[in-house]
Amino acid sequence: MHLSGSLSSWTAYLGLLSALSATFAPAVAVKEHDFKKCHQSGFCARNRAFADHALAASSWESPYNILADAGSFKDGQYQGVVLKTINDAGETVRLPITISFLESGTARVTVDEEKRQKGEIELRHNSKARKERYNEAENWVIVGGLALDKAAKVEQEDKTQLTVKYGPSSKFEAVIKFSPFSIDFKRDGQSHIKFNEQGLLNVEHWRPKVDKPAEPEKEDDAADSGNEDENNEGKEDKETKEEPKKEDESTWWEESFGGNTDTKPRGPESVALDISFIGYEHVFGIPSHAGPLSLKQTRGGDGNYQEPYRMYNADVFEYILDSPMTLYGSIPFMQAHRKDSSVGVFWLNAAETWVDITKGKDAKNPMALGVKSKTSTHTHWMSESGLLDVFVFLGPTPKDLTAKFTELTGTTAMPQEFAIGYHQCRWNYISEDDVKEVDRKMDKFKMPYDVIWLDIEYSDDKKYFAWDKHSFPNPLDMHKQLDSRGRKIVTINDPHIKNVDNYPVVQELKSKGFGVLNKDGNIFEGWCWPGSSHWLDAFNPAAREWWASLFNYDKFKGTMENTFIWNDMNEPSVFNGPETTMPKDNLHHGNWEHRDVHNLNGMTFHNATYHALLSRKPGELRRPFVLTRSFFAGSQRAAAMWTGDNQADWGHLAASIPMVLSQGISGFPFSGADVGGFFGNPDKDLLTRWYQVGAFNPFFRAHAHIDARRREPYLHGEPYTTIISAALRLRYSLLPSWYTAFRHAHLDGSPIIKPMFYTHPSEEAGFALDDQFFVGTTGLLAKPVVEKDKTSVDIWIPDGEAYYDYFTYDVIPTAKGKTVTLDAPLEKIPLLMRGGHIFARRDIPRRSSALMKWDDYTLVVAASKDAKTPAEGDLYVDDGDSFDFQQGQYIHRRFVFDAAAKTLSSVDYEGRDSEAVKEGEWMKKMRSVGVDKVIIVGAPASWAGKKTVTVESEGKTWEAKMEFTPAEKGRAAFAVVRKLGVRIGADWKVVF
Ligand code: NBV
Repeated sequence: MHLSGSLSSWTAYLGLLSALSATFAPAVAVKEHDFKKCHQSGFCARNRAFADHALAASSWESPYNILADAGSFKDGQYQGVVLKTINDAGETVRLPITISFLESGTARVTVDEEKRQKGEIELRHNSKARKERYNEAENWVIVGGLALDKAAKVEQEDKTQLTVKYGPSSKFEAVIKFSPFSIDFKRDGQSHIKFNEQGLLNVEHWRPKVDKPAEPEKEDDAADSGNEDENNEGKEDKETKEEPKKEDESTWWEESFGGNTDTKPRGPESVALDISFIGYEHVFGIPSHAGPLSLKQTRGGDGNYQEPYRMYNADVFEYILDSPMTLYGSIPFMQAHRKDSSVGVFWLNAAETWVDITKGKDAKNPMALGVKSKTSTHTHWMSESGLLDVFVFLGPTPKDLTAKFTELTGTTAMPQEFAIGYHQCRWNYISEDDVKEVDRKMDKFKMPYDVIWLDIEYSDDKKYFAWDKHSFPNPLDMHKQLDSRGRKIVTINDPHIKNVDNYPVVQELKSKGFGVLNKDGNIFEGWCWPGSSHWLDAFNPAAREWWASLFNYDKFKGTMENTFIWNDMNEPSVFNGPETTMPKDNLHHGNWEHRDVHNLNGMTFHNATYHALLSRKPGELRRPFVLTRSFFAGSQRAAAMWTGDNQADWGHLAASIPMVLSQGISGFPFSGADVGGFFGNPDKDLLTRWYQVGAFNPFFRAHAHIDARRREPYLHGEPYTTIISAALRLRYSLLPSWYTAFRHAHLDGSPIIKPMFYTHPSEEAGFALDDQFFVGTTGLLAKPVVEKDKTSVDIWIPDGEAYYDYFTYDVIPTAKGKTVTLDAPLEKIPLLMRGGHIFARRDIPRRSSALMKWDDYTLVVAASKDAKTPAEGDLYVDDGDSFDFQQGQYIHRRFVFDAAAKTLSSVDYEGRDSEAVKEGEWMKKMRSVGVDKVIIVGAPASWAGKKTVTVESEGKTWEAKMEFTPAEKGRAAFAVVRKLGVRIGADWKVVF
C-alpha cells in the first residue's frame, strides 16, 4: 500500500499543531473545560441568578405588563406592547409584542425591543454592527405555515386579559394576562403550556454604559452570580430575602473566556422566558446532546444535571456522554409528552441558548396546575441576543407535533437513493490506489456498499477544490471506475479557505469580499486545518452563488456526476477562536454580529453546498447529497447529519441510539453515528455490534480517525466478516422500506426510526425507553445489542399484537407491556416483526443499490393476531436521483392482507388514476419490475395443503404456486408464494 501521501500530510499536520500549540489550545486538546459552563457565560449566569431570585422570593412579581390600551387584534394576530418596569421609580421600556395564530393551529409569540428596533441606541467601540435585535432567523428557517388563522377570535377581553380561541374547531385557547404578563395555552379548556408562569421573562433592554470608578478586578465574577452549585442555593435564598437583588453587571460590556475577549458593542441583550408544560413529566428534543431521549432535570439533585442544556454549535472534540453540553448542531424544538397528549415549543433564536429543566408540582399554588397531583415540567430558555420568538404546538399527538413543526421548517429532502445505502469512510483513503483497493475488496468479500469517502487529505495541502496531485493524479479515472458499479465518491469541502498566495479560491474570496469580517470590518483570519484561513460568509447571497459555481464539473476538476459533498467544521470550527469557534463580535453579511447568527452558520453553509450540487453543468438538475456536521432547524431540507467525533467504545455505541432518535423526532431524521467510533480502535465484537446498529441508522456510514487502525469490514476474519456482511445485506435488502420511510418523512416530517412514546403515546412504560425503536411504518421493532459480552436483550412489547422474530418467524410469547428476553448471540440482531404490517424487500444481494434498481420485490406480510385485523403496508419508489417525482413520476403502493377475506391486494397509495400520469423513462422501465415473492408469516392453519393461489391483475387471472409450512415448536406457520407475475406499479390481487 502506498502510504507516503498520508504520512507526509500527517507529519505536516502534526508540525502545524505543535507550532500552533505554542500560542493557543488547538482542537486536539479540547476538553470539557474548554467550553463554557453556565456561570462562565454572562447572560446565562445572569438569567439563572434572576431565576434563583424570583423563585426564592416570597412575593415575586414579574416586571412585565401588557399595556392594555395599546393592543389590537385583527385577522388572527394580536399586536401590542409589553412594558418592562426597570426601576423603583417606575420607569419602563417598551417591548412590542406580536401574537400570531396560524391556520395550522400553531401560535407564535414574538417580542422585540422598540429602542433597538428604531436604532435609537449607541454602539460602543465604533462598531459597525446592526443595532436591531436579529430578526432574520425566520428567513433561513421558516418555509411555510405562516398563514394567519383569520377564524381565530377574541372570546373575551377586558382591562386585565384577552382570551383568543383558535385552531382546529377552536379547540385551542390562549389566555393572555396583562399584569403581570403571562399566557396560558389551553386545549379543550385545559392548560397545557404556560409562558411566564414563574415570572422569569427577561428581556435585557438597551442601556448606555455608565463608566464607574474602576473596581479591583475579580477573576471569575460571573461565577459568583451563576449559582449553579446546589450548595449555594440556600445562601442565595437568604440573600434575596434580606436585600433586593443587585444585578451582576460584570459581564454586561465585555466578557473573556479562554484568552479571548468579546467586546459586546451592544451590551447586555439576552432574552429569557420560562415555559411550563402543565402535567407533563417527559420532555424530548432540543438536539444535539449526548444523553437520554427523555431530557433530564438540570438544577442538580440525584441523577440530574447541574448545568442547563446548551445549544451553541461547537466542534466538541471527544465529547462526553450523558451531558447537557452543546454539540455540533442545534434544533431548539422541544416536545412534552404525557399519556395521550403531546405539546411543544419551538424557540426560534440562533444565538447561544441554554435551557434549564426542572420537574415537580407547583409549590406555590398546586391548584393552578389544572391537572391535580401530576408532575409538571418547567423549562427556562435563555438566549444571548435576538428576538424572543416562540412557536407553540398543542398536539395532541407526537405525529401532530412533527407534522406542524416541519410545516414551518420543512421536511427531509427526498434523498439520493444511494445515500441510504452503506458509506465507507475513513480519514483518509490516502490515494487512488487505496480507494480502488478498498473498492475491490468490498466486492471480493461480497459486501455491498455505495459510497467511498475522501477526507481532507485528498486535497492539495487543504486547499479544497484542488487534488493532491501526488496521491490523486487521475481522480476522474477513479470516479469512472467506481461509477461502473454505480458507486459514488464523497469529498470533504470545509468552509475555511486556506490563506495563501497561490490559491485562486482564496484570492477570489478576498477580492469579492465574500469572507466573514472581524469586528473592525476587515476580513477575519483564523486557524484551521490549512493553517491561516478565511471563512466563506454563506449568509451573503452573492457569496453563495460564487460558492455554487466552484462545484461546476469544469471548475472542481476531477469530479463528475457521482461526486457528492461533505461539509465538516461548519459550526464554524476555528482552532484559535473562543470555544474553538468564531469571535461573537465578528460580522456577517448585513452587519449582523456572529453572536446573533452563530447557530445558523452551519446551515447557511450546507445550504450553499446543496444549491451548488443541484446543478453542476448547464441543463442538469439532480438531488444533491450533502453531509453536514453543524445544523439548525431547517437543515433537514438540504442535508444529512452525523453525530460527530464519537469514540470506539460501548458507551458511545449505546449513546448513538437516543441521539439518532432525538434527531428523528426533531424534524431531522437523516442522521447516523460514525460506525466503529471515530476515535480509537474498536475490538471486533464492538465493531460488529456497531454495524448491526448502523444498519438501523437512517444514515449508515463507517468512519475512523487518521490514527485509528484500518478497519474496513472485510478485515476482521471469521466469524466477523460473515456477521458484518449479514448486517450490510440486511440493510440492502430492506432499502425499499427505508426509502419508503424517507418518503413519509418527506411528506409529513415523521421520524424514520421511531421511539416508543412516538408510536405508542398511550403506554407510559415506554415513554423513557430510548434503546429500541420501530423502523418507519414497517412494524419492524429493533433492539440492537449495545453492551459488551451481552448475548441477550430485554425488549419491551408495547401492545397486544403478535410479534415474530424477523429471522426465524418464531412467535414471541408475550403480552402488552411485558418485557421479553431474546437471545442475541453476536450474529443476531434482535429484530421483531409486529403483526399487522407489510413491508417490501429486495432479496438478491448485489454490490450497490444502483445495481438493485430493476430487481423484483419481495413482500413480507406479518399477519395480525386477530384474523379480522388486516395487515397493511406500503412501498414508495422513484428514480432515486432526479426531481421527476415532483411531477408524479413515482410508484406508491398500498398493500392490504385481509386474512378473513383471504386476499392480498395492491392499490395506488393515494388512489391516483395510473392512466393520469404520463410515464417518463424511469416509469416505463419500471414496467419490467415485479413482485417476485410474497411471504406471509402467521399464515392461517387452514391453508395447509393449499398449493396454488389465484392472481388477478390488469384484466387477467392466473395461478401461482404457494408453499405452506405449518407452525412448529414456537415458530409461526408461514406461506410463500413465488413468481407472482405482477408488476410492482400495477393494481393486483392475490386470492388465497
Ligand atoms: O476532516 C477530518 C475530521 C473528520 O474526519 C471528522 O469526521 C470530523 O468530525 N474532522 C472532524 C476534523 C478533525 C477532527 C479531529
